[in-house]
Amino acid sequence: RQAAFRTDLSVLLDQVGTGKESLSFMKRRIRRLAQQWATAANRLDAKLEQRWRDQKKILVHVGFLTEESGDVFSPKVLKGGPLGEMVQWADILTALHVLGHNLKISMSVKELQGFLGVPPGRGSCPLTGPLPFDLIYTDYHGLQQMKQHMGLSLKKHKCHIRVIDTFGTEPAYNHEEYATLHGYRTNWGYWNLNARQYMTMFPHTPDNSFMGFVSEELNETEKRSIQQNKVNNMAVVYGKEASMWKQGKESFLQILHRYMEVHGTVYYETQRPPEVPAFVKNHGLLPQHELQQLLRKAKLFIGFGFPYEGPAPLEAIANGCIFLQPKFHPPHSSLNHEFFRGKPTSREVSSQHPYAEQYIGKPHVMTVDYNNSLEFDSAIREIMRTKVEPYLPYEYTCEGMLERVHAYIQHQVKSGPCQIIGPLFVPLPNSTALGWASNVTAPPAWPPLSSLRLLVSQEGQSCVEACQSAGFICEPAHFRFINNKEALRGLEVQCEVVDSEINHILPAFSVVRQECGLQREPLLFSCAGHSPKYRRLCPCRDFRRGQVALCRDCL
Ligand code: U2F
Repeated sequence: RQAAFRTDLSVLLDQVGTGKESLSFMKRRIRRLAQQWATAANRLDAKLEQRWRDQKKILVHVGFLTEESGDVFSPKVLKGGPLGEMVQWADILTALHVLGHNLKISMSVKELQGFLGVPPGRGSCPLTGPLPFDLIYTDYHGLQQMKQHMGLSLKKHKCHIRVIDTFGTEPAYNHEEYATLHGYRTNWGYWNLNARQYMTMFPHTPDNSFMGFVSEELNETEKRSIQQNKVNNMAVVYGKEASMWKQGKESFLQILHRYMEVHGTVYYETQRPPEVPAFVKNHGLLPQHELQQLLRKAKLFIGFGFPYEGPAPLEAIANGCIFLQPKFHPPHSSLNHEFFRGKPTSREVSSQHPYAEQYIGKPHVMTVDYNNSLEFDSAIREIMRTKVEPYLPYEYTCEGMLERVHAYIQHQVKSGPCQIIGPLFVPLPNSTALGWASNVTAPPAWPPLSSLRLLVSQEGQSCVEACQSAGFICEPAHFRFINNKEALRGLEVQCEVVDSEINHILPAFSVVRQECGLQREPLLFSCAGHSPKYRRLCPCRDFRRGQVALCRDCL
């Protein structure tokens, strides 16, 4: 069946259910952004020019909100707890509904069993028939629950699963045996999925797919009125929980207060939290739309280092604020920081919000060393002098999210992550070092092969960095085309031996030893891998400005 865009969200709102603060938060958000989604649906509909879109049967099982996983989030919705995940799930549900798919939503193990058609009870009765869904979106908690209740059949149906995973999962952590043998074992990873089945909140781990969420969009009249009503000396602090304000924040808050009126939206029960200095005007935790109003007046939105990688800075920038945030020296990661410890990634987080730092940057974002009071002071003064317009990257608009999710559903499913990996060895006739891909006849791929640019990293450099520094992005789907002797030959690499091994830095070669290695385990193709002794073969691709998930010919 053909999927038809939907602009009426009432069926979706009924499906989300009631009885928990998290669900009420998500429904308020869906209602508030309904008009924005409808406009975006009409625009994308026109852009796709009647193109056929399959209607998919989709199950969304929100594991972290089930009672069975302990649901620690719901009780904290009105108390300053994390909301980013709920923002994202609300937007994923809306995007799938608006794109016209046949959607079922489950927020408990019982509902999950009902939708999958497995009898209630634990594990003993795996799903025997075909899977009644084309796609299942869930999270790590949900995955665990499916394993318990689908038993062995989970393995069979694995390729239909997508895991919403905020901070990302790198291939070395995802491959069970490899992770166990080489010290990458964590509480979360080891599911042996194709790494592109993990979908992140920001486009920070190209081994995974970028799902994202949306932010408020402004029309021209609103933009003008915001610019007229900006209060040049008004700052809002990023941190809705008192604990985010403690320890060592006084000195730079004092500097800030020298120049600006400081506002906060910190949750409190009866008394002002002692962590929040008296000069701060605290509004208490605000409903999302009231926070937006506050951000429309403010000139500066200032981060204290936590929470990492949340939605709020994008909302602030979209409302015409400048976002000031701390640079991390050294970068935070699972190797050196409690928050990231045990997360299935060794990604280095260079500031509170690396996406804001790297993809948006000046004049909307300033990333400075907060330990250097001179640098901090001059940043504040620069911010007060700088005029900025509200800005929202296309990938965080409703149209951008619909476009991306549409592309994933139509293209990743057709070739399906189970097959995305494809044959290990794809012969490439007439390959020359660069630009060679255009002459190649190969099986249909998505992203299309025309987007491939083969590069070689420096020693110690990952393919994430190598591609980035050449203005491209690493594309794990293209590894299969460059994991071969032809590619090495095309690059004129001197190899005394070419081995095929299981190691997440391969394909790569050592210049000194003239040793070349190809990858034997497709699940370990990794953009993130790096080693001081090896230069890596990197499958880069082009990307659209403001929609990094898609290449020029990807739609
Ligand atoms: C992130 O979670 P957080 O919820 O802490 O992320 P924030 O950026 O603070 O904001 C989430 C939403 O909270 C809203 C705001 C954002 O959309 O509009 N909000 C509000 O409604 N009222 C207020 O007074 C203040 C904010 C991240 F998203 C998670 O994935 C991480 O687990 C977490 C920890 O790093 O950080």
